[in-house]
Amino acid sequence: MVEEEAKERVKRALLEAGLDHRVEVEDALALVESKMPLRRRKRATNFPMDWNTYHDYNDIEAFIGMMNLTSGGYLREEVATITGEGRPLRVVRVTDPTTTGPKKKIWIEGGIHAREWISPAVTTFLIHRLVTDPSWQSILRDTEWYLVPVANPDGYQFSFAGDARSRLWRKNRRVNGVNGRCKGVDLNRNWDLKWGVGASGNPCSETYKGPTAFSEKETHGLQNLMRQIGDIDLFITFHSFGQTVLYPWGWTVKPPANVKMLRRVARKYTDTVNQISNGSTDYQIGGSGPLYGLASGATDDWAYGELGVPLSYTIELPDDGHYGFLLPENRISSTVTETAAGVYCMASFIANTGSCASRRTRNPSWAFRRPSPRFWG
Ligand code: 0X9
Ligand code: ZN
Repeated sequence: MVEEEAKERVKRALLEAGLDHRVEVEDALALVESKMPLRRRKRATNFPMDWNTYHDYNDIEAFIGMMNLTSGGYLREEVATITGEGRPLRVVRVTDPTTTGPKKKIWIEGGIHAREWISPAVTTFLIHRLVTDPSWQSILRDTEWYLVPVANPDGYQFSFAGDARSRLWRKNRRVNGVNGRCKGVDLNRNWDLKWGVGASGNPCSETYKGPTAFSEKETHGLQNLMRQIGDIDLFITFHSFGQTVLYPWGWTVKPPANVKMLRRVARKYTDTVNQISNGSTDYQIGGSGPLYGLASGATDDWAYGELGVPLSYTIELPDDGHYGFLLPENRISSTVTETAAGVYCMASFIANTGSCASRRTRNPSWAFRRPSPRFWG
């Protein structure tokens, strides 16, 4: 996006650099405004959540509270940190408390980028499925889920301020420098793995990496919790948009050691989504670096390279760019449903349960051996 005042300057710079260009959206703010709900619809029930509208952080907190009360011990709440603006960054753990023994650990992160509203819609939907749907509860005997509905509560809440500019906010709301002219750190450039590659040192940039790795309360608090829970088997962070399943690395175009397995499990997701959506949601699979360009400091690379999580993904949710971050509310329901089915398939594959995708390999331990992070680095 280019501001009106800079339009001619940017055109000239492009021309001088010999770059062709094409305007896709003449007036981005007008487009955002046209997509914003004029007033919040009244809810038909007291239940704070549905998947037909987008919900702010207050609704999401109320939803977690209600799920907690009604979950019969399946859900437990943790607070990873208190954000700069004083919001608790909530993490929920869901498992079947009546079964003990080894369980596969799955960590799901949502809402690290404020404007990607479909991401918290997916994470809250997953929580709801896990806690209330009997067909999901069987998988909880063999798996333990950690879900972060909104990893960037301040940024997310800011994007609900109601004006078009805040709607497209990406970073958190850190006050940078003394006057804080440009706010925010890109939390997905702040994790401590090859910090700084393909990220900006300029606080005004959308991809500002922060003053140091883990400078932000959100990333610092989350990494603490992730370290505490022990070996995570599957990590997914939901972003939008693009319909891609990305695996490490983001900091280099070199493929990771277990690329075959990463692609194989990604296929479980994409095949399922394709099937559920009757072919209308098509995903691409690839490495972050090769597909999206070099960018370090993202959660996926840190989980893979530092924690040694063998299956680590960024899933860029729909759409393919037509609406972009402004995915219409009437697309929420189908998107969360197909995404949840895809995640279920990955989970049942790694836990070797359920009918979605049984592991054909008789002794699959080779596939999930956890090499030391040093080996991958
Ligand atoms: O650039 C990002 O942070 C992600 N894309 S987004 O458009 N949602 O901002 C992709 C991150 C991919 N992973 C790594 N680069 N490690
Ligand atoms: Zn994102």
